[in-house]
Amino acid sequence: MMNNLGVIFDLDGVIVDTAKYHYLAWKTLADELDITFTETHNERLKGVSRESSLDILLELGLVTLSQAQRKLVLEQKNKDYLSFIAKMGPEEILPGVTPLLDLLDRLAIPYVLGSASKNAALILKQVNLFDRFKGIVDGNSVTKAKPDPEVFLLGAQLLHRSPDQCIVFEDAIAGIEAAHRAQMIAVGVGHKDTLKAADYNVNHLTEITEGFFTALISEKRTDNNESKLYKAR
Ligand code: B16
Ligand code: MG
Repeated sequence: MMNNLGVIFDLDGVIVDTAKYHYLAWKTLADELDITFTETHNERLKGVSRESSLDILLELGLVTLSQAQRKLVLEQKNKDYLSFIAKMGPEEILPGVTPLLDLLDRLAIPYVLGSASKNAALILKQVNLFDRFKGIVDGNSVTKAKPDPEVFLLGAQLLHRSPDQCIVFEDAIAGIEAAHRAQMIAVGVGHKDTLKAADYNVNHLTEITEGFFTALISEKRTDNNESKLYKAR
């Protein structure tokens, strides 16, 4: 089947659930700094860069750190986080991911990663998915964090697609906004109420079928290369 679509996957919350490990590492730091930090607070860090996550944590505890102290605690947090990542394996790939990648391969729709994480390549290697992606845009390649569209615009370049040909799978509000600012179609993965800005919503990637892509392909053909849903926004 001929198509000119491309897919960009977020990592944490879409391919794997690393939020639980981020939480444990931030919690250790919060305890040391005597800051109350719960799993509810952790929701605010999803999709947010490491630096900005520290800003949020420090703000919660009304704590100020010098540049040197910030550097130290960020290194410590990442070291703690990586100790969890080192134990990850393919069993931690979220439901529906592998069948969806198989489907995209079959439909000849290329896909790349678009993540805020500086550890994205390592995590994909841990779960044996690294070689499947056509490319990776991560926290090391971007200068501006989501909701800035930079991460996804770079993803479109790797895909050799124009932004309106790209579909983004995201679990974070900032990521949905970044996709829209990049003029891309955004699929929210997770709670519909939280991700109501998305063009499509699924609870899990298991819900994405071949029909989803074939409908988009024919819609783009008949609608002068522009998604009706995208225009409806
Ligand atoms: P790192 P994503 C994001 O991943 C996480 O959701 C967010 O909680 C984390 O702070 C950020 O990566 C940076 O991660 O410390 O590994 O560089 O959802 O954009 O794949
Ligand atoms: Mg995410």
